[in-house]
Amino acid sequence: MTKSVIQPLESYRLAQYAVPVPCYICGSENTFDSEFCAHCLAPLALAHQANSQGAMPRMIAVIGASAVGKTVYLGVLMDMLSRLPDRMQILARGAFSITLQQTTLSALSRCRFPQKTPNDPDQWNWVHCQIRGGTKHGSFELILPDMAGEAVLQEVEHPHTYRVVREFLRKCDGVLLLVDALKIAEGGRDQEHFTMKLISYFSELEKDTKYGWEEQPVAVVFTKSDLCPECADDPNNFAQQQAAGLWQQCKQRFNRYRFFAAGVAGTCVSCEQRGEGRVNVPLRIEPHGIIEPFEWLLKNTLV
Ligand SMILES: Nc1nc2c(ncn2[C@@H]2O[C@H](COP(=O)(O)OP(=O)(O)OP(=O)(O)O)[C@@H](O)[C@H]2O)c(=O)[nH]1
Ligand SMILES: [Mg+2]
Ligand SMILES: [Zn+2]
Repeated sequence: MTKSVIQPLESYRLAQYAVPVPCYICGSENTFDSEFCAHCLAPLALAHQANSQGAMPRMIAVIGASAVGKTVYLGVLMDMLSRLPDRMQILARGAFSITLQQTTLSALSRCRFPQKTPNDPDQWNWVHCQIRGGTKHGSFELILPDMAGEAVLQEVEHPHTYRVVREFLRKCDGVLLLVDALKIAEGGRDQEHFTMKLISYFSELEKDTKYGWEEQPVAVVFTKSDLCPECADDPNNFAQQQAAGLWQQCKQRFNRYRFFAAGVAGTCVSCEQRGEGRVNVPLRIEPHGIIEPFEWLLKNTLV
């Protein structure tokens, strides 16, 4: 015999599903309890945070080829900003916003570089923070994701494969474009060609803001300049001499751009690790030129 039980009807719970949560990046509607947007895979925590703050966050895209140093740059940047309250105050919104600096710094403190960013957008680290001081606009909210270079390349070669990359670039207010100084100095043209492809991809995207691409600030950051002194001394001249195509393209497409040089490691050695093959090991961490491009970009965003 089946024992009868009283099952309360909690249909009111369904009412929550009737109110959609629009994704902050692509605008698609999602249910209130989804973790990632069903359309572009951006975390919905961004939408919840933005709704609770009321202010429209600015967005900065950090892009560049795979292994150019995006994760290292961003992780160190966030860590430095959180320790330099006199220069710029940064307040992370949501625990997820601290993961990038945590994983980067924990790897560097073990004399390791962080792992390559996975291609799946639902595994990327996003930073949502409040910035105070350092700009003429007082305090504002900021969103920046650490995208995987391979995913960006895939989207450039086959548009619409990574919707989040496309939507984010359409909406963003400025771009940090990272280029590997060492590869450029070694004479390979791949790095320059990839960056030029990237520039033509995003500068031809229809912008979702009132200003077109030519008015968006673009900071071109030569990474690993610790290994390339001529770039660290004069990044503008380095671009003109060693990456003339890239230099010319920036000049033709953007009204506001600047070249910077950044480096994180003091001394690096390459050694054989069991199970990992040959890896680069940072023996000392001596960040330089990390904050300047970011500061310049924030001062030049047109919000
Ligand atoms: N010497 C030196 N090497 C660096 C620096 N930054 C990054 N590297 C090297 O570049 C490698 C890649 O750095 P990542 O930050 O993981 O590169 P990424 O652009 O995030 O790459 P994806 O995640 O594949 O898109 C590291 O493993 C280091 O070997 C730097 O400032 N100096
Ligand atoms: Mg990465
Ligand atoms: Zn979305």
